[in-house]
Amino acid sequence: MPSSLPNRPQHWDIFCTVVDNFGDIGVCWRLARQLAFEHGFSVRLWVDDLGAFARLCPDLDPALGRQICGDVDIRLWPTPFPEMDDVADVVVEAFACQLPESYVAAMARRQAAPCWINLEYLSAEAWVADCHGLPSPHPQLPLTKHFFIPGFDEQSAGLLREHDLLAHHADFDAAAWWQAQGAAPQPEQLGVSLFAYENASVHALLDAWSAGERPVRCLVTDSRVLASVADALQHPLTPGDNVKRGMLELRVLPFMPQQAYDDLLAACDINFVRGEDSLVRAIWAGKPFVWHIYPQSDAAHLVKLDAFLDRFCNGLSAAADSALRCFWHSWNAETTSAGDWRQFALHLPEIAGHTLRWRAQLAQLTDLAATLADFCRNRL
Ligand code: TRH
Repeated sequence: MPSSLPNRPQHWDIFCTVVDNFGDIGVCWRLARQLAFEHGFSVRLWVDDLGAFARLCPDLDPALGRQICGDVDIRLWPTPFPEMDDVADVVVEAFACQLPESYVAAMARRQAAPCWINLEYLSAEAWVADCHGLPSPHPQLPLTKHFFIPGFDEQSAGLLREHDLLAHHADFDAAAWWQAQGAAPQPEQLGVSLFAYENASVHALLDAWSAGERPVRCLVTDSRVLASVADALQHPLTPGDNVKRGMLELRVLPFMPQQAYDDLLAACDINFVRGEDSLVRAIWAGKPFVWHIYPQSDAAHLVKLDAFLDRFCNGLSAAADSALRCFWHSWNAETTSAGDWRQFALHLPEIAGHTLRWRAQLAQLTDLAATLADFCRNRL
């Protein structure tokens, strides 16, 4: 629903540092587009690495310090940061990135303090309900930052979901998509997209697929997991390659623009995803998925993984629950065996129905951009 202040559009500044991988900019870019396009806000997105951003959004010219893309004013986040007198109404620091000191000082000088949001990482853990929305007053300046935590229930910020996303998926013609890839769908084919971190389990999985009874078409985009695939196949791989092993056909695709990646997820029967943003997109694609969670040194990610599994598996039969948990755990521990895959594959019809029901349930929640817009409107 479009929303704006009565007399002028709200101005938003979103700050994003690209620490590692694509998730941070992936989330910020979706959020910025949605706030601009669906809510009519005027959005500036400050990013410290336009090269990484351009891989998701090839329309972007990484050489330009300033450009408009998808209704968003995209700025290179320079160091040092220039003095600014046009601080936005809403300031979002994504994933606890450190705002420029001069900008924070300018926020404090503003006649009406801006609404300051710390957009946190997604989590299914119970503590989110206690921390989402909490204020954190600045120790010296008359400013208050609020924690905003994406999650899976009304006690969280919800999930990013464009208003037409599910309609787009409902209208999606998977057969035409495969034809356009020059790969006419075969009867019984299992279409798999593979996006993960480096993972030693790729070896066993590809072996299981090539030796299986059902033809598997695996699409891997050019990303970190490709090194593991190349190791497993003992074959250097680059985008455009097509390898056949028994019942497995593996195609290497270039890293895709973000919206094209969504279509890949919609076209496949199982999606292997990683990190945060592709997980959410796999949920909305409504197909069975397998999550390679971003590993943390203190193994905190395993608690996060189980919190997600507890929510997601609720309602599955005991056998499907156990097969799914076992496969996900082994994938994350890099210990997957052919047997883990066979058990998981056996329960795919049940898991597929369950995934659709879970998606329908989550789609009842207000989406993250709308939650954020409401939260800030009430504080301006
Ligand atoms: O890239 P990631 O591993 O990002 C991670 C996580 O977000 C993690 O939480 C964070 O702490 C860490 O980075 C620093 O996975 P994620 O979040 O799925 O982001 C990938 C983005 O790339 C997502 O927006 C989808 C997009 N993508 C494409 O646009 N094209 C592609 O071909 C592929 C495979 C992905």
